[in-house]
Amino acid sequence: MLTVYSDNHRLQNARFELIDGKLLPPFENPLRADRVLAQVQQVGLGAVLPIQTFGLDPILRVHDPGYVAFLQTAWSDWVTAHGEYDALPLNWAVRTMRHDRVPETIDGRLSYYSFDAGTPITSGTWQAITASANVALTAQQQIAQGAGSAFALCRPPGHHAAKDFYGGYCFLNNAAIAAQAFCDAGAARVAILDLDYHHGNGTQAIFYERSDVLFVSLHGHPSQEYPYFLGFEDELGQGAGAGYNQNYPLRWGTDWSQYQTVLAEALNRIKTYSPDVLLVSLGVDTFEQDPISEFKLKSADYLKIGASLAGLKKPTLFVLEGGYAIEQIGVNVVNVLTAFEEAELSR
Ligand code: 6XA
Ligand code: ZN
Repeated sequence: MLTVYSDNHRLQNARFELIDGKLLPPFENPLRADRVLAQVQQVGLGAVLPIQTFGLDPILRVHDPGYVAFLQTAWSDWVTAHGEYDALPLNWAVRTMRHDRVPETIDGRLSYYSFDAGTPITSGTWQAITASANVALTAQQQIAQGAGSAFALCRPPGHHAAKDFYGGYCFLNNAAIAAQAFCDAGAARVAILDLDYHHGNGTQAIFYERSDVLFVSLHGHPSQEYPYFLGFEDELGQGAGAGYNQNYPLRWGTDWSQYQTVLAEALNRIKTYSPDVLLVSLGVDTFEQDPISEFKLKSADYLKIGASLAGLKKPTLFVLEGGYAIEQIGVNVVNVLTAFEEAELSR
């Protein structure tokens, strides 16, 4: 399987992360991608390709122009206002407040275009996030040109980012941008299976009213887990998208025996849809030793996930999302990919 990778991920390298009431070294840091790449090379997964650049057009097929313009200048606006500290919002428009006015000042716009204070904007954020989107688009192009599978080693991740807001370490929704690119290249049906521990609220929202992109997700139950306000099982899509969104929220402590039953159901839903292409939002923060998550999957379980995905027999684009157990992130991600490939070859 080919991998697409860009060194520019290093440019997203925040000083700290606000979590559990503390300022800690960021969990979402450059070492993550380094470890995944090292394991890709260690097992000889396949060629590692550099990115091509696709410009802003494919990004603007998914994201709001005002939001993209905000991201492009947020750092320099912030530095002008406050100096060279990581940019963080501090308040949001909740119930009874207005969402129809975009503030003028950088502090106001950070608040308007975000949903958490755990996602710092730094000097290199714009370059890192556009490179990450290009990683997904380069891999998408490989599949559009006939590759049976590809791995987009994206960092920063994307699945929490919606049309016009960021959060959860995500700014541009790499998986959604690639899915839209498949649609624009002529795919009639694209399925996105989100296996990250956290609900992919951004991806769900982007495609919620569409039937040409099916969104299916297994994740920590929003009654217990971030992002808390989306990801329940009664969210089934709306309008033309009614019936094309499927959530499988799972409780803290979920292990393989429970996970595998639900994964089989999710794969059945996708099989019924009969997509032209499958996109997997691949987070491995479902791992038992993940520092910010509460599922109990083991490294060997990722082999079983990879083999089950191959059972769908579809061109498959893997897009990296979360996973913060630095010592095992490489093995866990690459276990999915190698088992997928072995199952493919043995058919
Ligand atoms: C709260 C937790 C952010 C979760 C990020 C993630 N700061 N999403 O892994 O998939
Ligand atoms: Zn996650």
